[in-house]
Amino acid sequence: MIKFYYHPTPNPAKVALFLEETGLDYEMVPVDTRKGEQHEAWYRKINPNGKTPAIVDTDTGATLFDSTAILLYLSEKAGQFELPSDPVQRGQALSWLMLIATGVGPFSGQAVHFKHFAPEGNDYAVNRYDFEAKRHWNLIEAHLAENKYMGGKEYGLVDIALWGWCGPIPFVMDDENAWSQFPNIKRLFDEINGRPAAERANALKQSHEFKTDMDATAQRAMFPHKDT
Ligand SMILES: N[C@@H](CCC(=O)N[C@@H](CS)C(=O)NCC(=O)O)C(=O)O
Repeated sequence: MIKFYYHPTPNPAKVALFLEETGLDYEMVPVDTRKGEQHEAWYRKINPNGKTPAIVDTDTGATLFDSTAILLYLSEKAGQFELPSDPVQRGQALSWLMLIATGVGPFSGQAVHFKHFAPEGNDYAVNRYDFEAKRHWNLIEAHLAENKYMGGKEYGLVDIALWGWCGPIPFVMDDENAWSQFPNIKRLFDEINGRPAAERANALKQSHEFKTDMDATAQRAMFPHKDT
């Protein structure tokens, strides 16, 4: 059984979708990052990085953090959504998977931080992260203009990884019409949202009352650099 340490945010969402797609037996354990639970000693033993998601596989004892590592581990465990065995196709799928892990996610996250949560007067940072977030999403858009799915001809692990970050696109861009710039990403996002597994993954958000206020407690938990 998989203990799945979850918060309703983009990186855990990828793992939620994967678990729902495959039917692996799992139990969701809420980690309320706006209350600071990611910094508690019990959780740091599971994820020394103090972020969500993480998993514990009670069948094997594996304790894993980082959504991409978790997806790769679980795809092998489930024997589903595994990357192609052909080295060329596998390498190409990994290129996109890593671009999502190291580019799309982090730059989108920082764009959200500087546009919506940082104090005023950070024009340089806002401009840089806005530019880089858009640049990464444009790479994805161009790839999906030529390919139905991120990893090739079939829905797979790279699409699942991307899905977690698609929902926040208008918030990342700070533009409610942002989808008009990304018609091919929207096509894939809508298709995945139509899958029963995505509906169940989305429903997980309501299965626990997570803190929603970005008050002083949440800011201390999420932005600890402010206290240094
Ligand atoms: N590279 C990590 C990033 C994890 C991450 O940044 N998680 C966010 C949610 S999307 C989080 O837990 N934030 C809480 C915090 O920064 O304190 C992954 O892909 O799992």
